[in-house]
Amino acid sequence: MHEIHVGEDLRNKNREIAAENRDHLSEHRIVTLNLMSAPGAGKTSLLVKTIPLLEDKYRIGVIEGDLQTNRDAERIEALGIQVFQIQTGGVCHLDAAMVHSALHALDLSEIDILLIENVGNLVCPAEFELGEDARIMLLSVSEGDDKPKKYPLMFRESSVLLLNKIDLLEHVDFDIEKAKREALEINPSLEIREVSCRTGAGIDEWAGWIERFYTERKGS
Ligand SMILES: Nc1nc2c(ncn2[C@@H]2O[C@H](COP(=O)(O)OP(=O)(O)OP(=O)(O)O)[C@@H](O)[C@H]2O)c(=O)[nH]1
Ligand SMILES: [Mg+2]
Repeated sequence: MHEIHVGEDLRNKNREIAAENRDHLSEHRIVTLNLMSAPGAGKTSLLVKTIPLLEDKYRIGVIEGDLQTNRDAERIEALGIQVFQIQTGGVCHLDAAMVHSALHALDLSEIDILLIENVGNLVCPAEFELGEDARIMLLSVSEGDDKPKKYPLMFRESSVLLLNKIDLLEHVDFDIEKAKREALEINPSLEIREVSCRTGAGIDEWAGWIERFYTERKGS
């Protein structure tokens, strides 16, 4: 008897479209990062802080995933960057087909680095690859240090974990060493960095990581 599980079928189809996106992006020599986190961890703030450090050297494009509004896309547009807004209309994550449409709307010949802000959600985005080169996760210290063990999938699927809002550490009960240890138990190759989009701490180093990643993938 053949059985098909709807979720599995969806994810297989998504994987096929993600592979097409990856080929398409690679033909254009674009390096793509998929930013994921719970709502409000600081994805848009991170883009706003990071893009000015990269734009002298690289042409940046952004895809903004949002449930309902254009607010984040407007924050990025104010930087004078090519941005495409995907409103998912309530769907809790971006999928490869949505990104495929965005790739047709953007001028890919004018982009070196594509930054995708996924919908704020700690679970669903990790289940859908988009054709990205790496997944970057943000966890803000106001969310609690128990999140790696409670929501392991996103930690497992990411290459980099940015611990954001470290300016708030003295005000919250967040054991940063415990969070790092438990995240590494889930994913030993996770690169963990501390940042603050408020004070700018760690942001230069993070932009440096993107530059090195770009060079590794595409040459200088
Ligand atoms: N204190 C402090 N606040 C921050 C920091 N980074 C972001 N914020 C604030 O956190 C709130 C949410 O930031 P956003 O950048 O909108 O977060 P987001 O992840 O893009 O949110 P969604 O798109 O809704 O998922 C805003 O009020 C930011 O000003 C930080 O490092 N420190
Ligand atoms: Mg945002």
